[in-house]
Amino acid sequence: MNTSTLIAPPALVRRAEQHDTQAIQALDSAHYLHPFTDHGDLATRGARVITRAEDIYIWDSEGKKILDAMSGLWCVNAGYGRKELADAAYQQMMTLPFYNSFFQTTNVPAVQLATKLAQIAPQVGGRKFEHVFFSSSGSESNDTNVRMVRRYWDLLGQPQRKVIISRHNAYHGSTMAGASLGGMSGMHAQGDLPIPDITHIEQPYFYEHAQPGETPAAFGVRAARWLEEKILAVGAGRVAAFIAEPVQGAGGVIIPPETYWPEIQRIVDKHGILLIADEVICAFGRLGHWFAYEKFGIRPDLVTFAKGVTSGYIPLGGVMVGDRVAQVLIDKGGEFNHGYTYSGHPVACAVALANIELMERENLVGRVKDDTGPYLAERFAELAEHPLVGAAETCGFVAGLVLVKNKARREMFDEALGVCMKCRAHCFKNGLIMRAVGDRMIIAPPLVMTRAQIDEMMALIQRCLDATLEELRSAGQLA
Ligand code: PXG
Repeated sequence: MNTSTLIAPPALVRRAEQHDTQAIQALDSAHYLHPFTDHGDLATRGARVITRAEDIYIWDSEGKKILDAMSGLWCVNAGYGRKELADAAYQQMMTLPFYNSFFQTTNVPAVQLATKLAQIAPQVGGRKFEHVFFSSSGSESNDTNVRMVRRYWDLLGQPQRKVIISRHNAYHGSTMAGASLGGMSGMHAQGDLPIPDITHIEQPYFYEHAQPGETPAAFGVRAARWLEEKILAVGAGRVAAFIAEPVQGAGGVIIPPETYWPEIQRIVDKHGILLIADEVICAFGRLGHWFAYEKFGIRPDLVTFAKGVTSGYIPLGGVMVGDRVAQVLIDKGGEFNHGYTYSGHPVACAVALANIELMERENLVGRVKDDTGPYLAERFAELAEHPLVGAAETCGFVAGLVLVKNKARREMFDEALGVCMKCRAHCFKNGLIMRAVGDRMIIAPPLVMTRAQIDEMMALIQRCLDATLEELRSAGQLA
C-alpha cells in the first residue's frame, strides 16, 4: 500500500477546470463502491467524472458540457449553482451545525420547516397535514411509514393489521423495508425480500397491461380494482395500508389513467385502510403542485418526501403525517420508539427553507403548472411522430417515451438488443442526460428550465432518436 495516499490524497485537480480523469477513475474503482453498479464492469470502462454544474447543465472532467434532463436524480428542482442555498447552509453551520431532536430538545430551522410544510401541504377533502417526521432520505422515510402504520393500528387495538400492499415496478428505496415495499424483482432477488407482510399488485401501465380495444379510462378502473382483489385475498382486517407513487418514477414514468386514483381512493376508504403517497419524486413542483396528491385529488394519510425538498443540495427526507394518524400517535401513543440522529438536522432544514422560499419567489411550481409544463407537454408530444416512438407522455415536468420496433403492430424490440441503452449512449455523446428504463426513455428536468431550454432539449432528444434509428438500421436490426 502506498502510505502517502493515506496521509495526503493525491492531487486530482491540476488547475481549476483541469482534472486528471484517469487518476480519478483508477482511485474510484480502487476504493469507491457505487450504488446499483456492476463494479467489475465499471472498472473496465471507468466512471464518468462530473466536476461542476450551473443552471441546467453539468460538466465532466474532460470539459464536456451536458444538459441534465434528469435533475441529478430527480432532485435538483431549483437548478444548479443557487447561491441562496449555499449561503443558508453556511450561515446555519456557523450558528448551529447540529443538535439532536431527541430528549425534549428542538432547533429553530426544524420548527420553521415543519411549520412551513404544514402551510404548503394542501388540504384535500378536509384532511390536513399539521405534522411532519424528518429523516435524511426517501428510503428512511418509507421505513418510518412502515413503523408508523403498524404503530397506528396497534394503538387502535388492531395489531393484526400488518400487511402493506404496494405495486410491481414501484420504487420506494433501498433499505430492507424500502426495497420490500418497492416492486423491483432484481432487488427482491438479492437479500431474500420482501420482508414479511408486504405484498404487491400490478402497476397501472396502459401500454403493457391494457386489453385490445380497452380505453385508458376503463383500464384505469380495472387496474385500481386489482387493489380491492388483493385486499379481499389477504383479508380486509389484515391490511394496514396501500403505498404508491402518484406517478411511478424510477419504474419508467408510468402515468396512470385519470380514472385510476379516484377508484383507488374509493377502495381504501371502503376498507378503512391507510393510503401512503410516496412523493419523493412527485412533490415540490415536479408535477406542478407542491404535493402531487392535490393534482390527483387523493386524500393520503401519509406522504413521503425527500429529493426536491432541498433541491438535492443536502440530504433531507420525511413523512407528512395527516391528522388521522397524528392524532392517534399523539393522543394514545406514549413514546414512539423511532427516530434518526439526523431527524430535523438544522442545516438540512435551513437549506430546505431557503429552497422553498426560492421556489416561491420564482413561482417555479406555478410555472410548471401553467407555462413550462404545458409547453413541454406540447413539444414532447411531437416525438410521437418519430418512427421509433410508440408513445410520448408527459405529466408536469416528467416525461417518458416508449421505443418500439413497429408502431402499428405495437411490436417491442427484443430486450437483448438494449435499444434504450443504445439511445442513452447517443444522448451522452450529444451532451444530454436522459434515463433508459427497460423500453422507456425518460426525463425529469430542473423546474427552472425555460421555454428556450425546452426547445434546446427537444432538439437534442430528436437528434439522439435519429442516431439510434440510424444505428439500428445500419446494423440490420430494423427495416
Ligand atoms: N421513493 C421514491 C418514489 C423514490 O423515487 C426513494 C423512495 C428512495 O429515496 P432515497 O433518498 O433513499 O434514494 C426514491 C428514490 C432511478 C432512481 O434510477 C430513483 C431513486 C433513487 C435512485 C435511483 O430512477 N428514487
